Amino acid sequence: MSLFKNIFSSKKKETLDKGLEKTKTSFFSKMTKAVAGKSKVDDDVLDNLEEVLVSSDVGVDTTLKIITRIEARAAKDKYVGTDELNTILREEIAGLLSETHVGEGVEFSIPKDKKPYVIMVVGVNGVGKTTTIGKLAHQFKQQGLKVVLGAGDTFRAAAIDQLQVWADRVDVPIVKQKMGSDPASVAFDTLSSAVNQDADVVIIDTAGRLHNKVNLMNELSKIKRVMQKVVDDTPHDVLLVLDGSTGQNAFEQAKQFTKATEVTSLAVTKLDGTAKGGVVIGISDQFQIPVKYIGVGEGIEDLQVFNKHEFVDSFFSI
Ligand SMILES: Nc1nc2c(ncn2[C@@H]2O[C@H](COP(=O)(O)OP(=O)(O)OP(=O)(O)O)[C@@H](O)[C@H]2O)c(=O)[nH]1
Ligand SMILES: [Mg+2]
Repeated sequence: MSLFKNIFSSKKKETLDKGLEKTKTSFFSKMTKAVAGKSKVDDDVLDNLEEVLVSSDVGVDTTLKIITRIEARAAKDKYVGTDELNTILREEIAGLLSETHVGEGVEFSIPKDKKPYVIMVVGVNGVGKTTTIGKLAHQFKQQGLKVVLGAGDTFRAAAIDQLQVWADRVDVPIVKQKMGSDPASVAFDTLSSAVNQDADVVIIDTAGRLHNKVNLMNELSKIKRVMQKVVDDTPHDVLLVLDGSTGQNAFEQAKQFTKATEVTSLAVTKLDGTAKGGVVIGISDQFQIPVKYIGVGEGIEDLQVFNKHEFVDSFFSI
């Protein structure tokens, strides 16, 4: 590994460790209580562990899978001490996530055969869509790619301004219209402009706050249809942004959205400042859609490509 790559990964690890701090503190304090006064992993300890995982937002289904694996291991090894529980838990969660063959974190990259590569960012209001777009634009720009942003959230003037602030910060062009205009028309203009400029990546912001779900889904379909008039297989990526600090709510949103519209990847934001980071383990186990990115802060560098091995390592490093 080159020196540059080493520095880069240690910086990534540091940011991740810091971002998961609250989750880890809460998890390990619950774990300590779960095994208090016990030397052996028995049914009581397993019951407590189940509670710890569920209350850490791992989700019921994924928790049951983990418990079953640990039960099997305890039965096979006859005696499993509670002092080994952390190590075993880490191994079993890593094993479980390795079975889901989605989301093998390749650092920020886009397929070379799609130009422009079009990412449409969706999600309910306030989850971190615009911020994620700004951070992503920064990553692509740093690689020397030509990025164009589209202000498809025309619902509020502030939404357009907020994307403009990110565009200025990252120094990439933005295509926008006035508040209240048709988002599909903004998307059309953005793609046309990107094609004219020979851009590599287009990222389209969308509104999360339409009056109801049907309206929202119809609008997203319309944006897609209109974009296909410019580049026929677009969007290449429909990125659903979820607010990790809402725990099980994020899970529900993922279920609802993936039922209603085609989503091809997930971003889980705001993992810093919450104890609910365990939700990423459940989400990556339960959905056939990869968690591509995680947000671990408000800063421009605080978006990471999700790597399940790095995530589990960080989760269990004290
Ligand atoms: N701590 C933290 N805050 C974040 C992260 N991502 C986004 N935020 C904050 O969350 C708030 C909402 O983010 P936005 O990007 O405006 O969310 P949005 O989905 O575009 O919201 P609407 O445009 O209102 O639908 C902002 O204050 C962001 O700074 C993150 O990873 N960590
Ligand atoms: Mg926004």
